Amino acid sequence: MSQSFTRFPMVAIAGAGLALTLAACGGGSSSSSSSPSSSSSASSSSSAPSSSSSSAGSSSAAGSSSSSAPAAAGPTKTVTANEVEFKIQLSTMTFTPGTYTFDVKNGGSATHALKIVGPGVDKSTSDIAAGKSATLTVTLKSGTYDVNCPVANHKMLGMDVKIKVA
Ligand SMILES: [Cu+2]
Repeated sequence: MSQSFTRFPMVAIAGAGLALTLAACGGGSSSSSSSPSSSSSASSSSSAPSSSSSSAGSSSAAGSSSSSAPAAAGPTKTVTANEVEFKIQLSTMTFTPGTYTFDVKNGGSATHALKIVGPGVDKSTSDIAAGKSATLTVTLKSGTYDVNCPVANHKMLGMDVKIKVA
């Protein structure tokens, strides 16, 4: 007796589940589900060649394309910029395209900041109090950049350096 009572509700639940599954399949397969699946298979097939070519390129990078690899994902280089009244002293004047972090130290007695303006870049640190430091990270392309102090008229007073990236 008890077995037949437990079996009956399970059959009813299973039947309801089948009906729901069939209804969902029938409604979806008419038109709406077929067009997304065809477009997604088209996009996945178009992305497959690009991913396979990039993996092929990276595997052969050691041999032929080593010159393009550093430009795309080279390490961030650090340049020290010391600011005094009224000069900006950079630790290097030789720049190649890539990402640079300028480690800016205010070695003077007035408040300074460092601004870099050039191709694709227009960035500045906040004001840097005397004795303090700040960093500014920029991605430099080939071209000429202007490194200056945007505080008051410090740029006119001489805190203005042109750097060439090549
Ligand atoms: Cu300044």
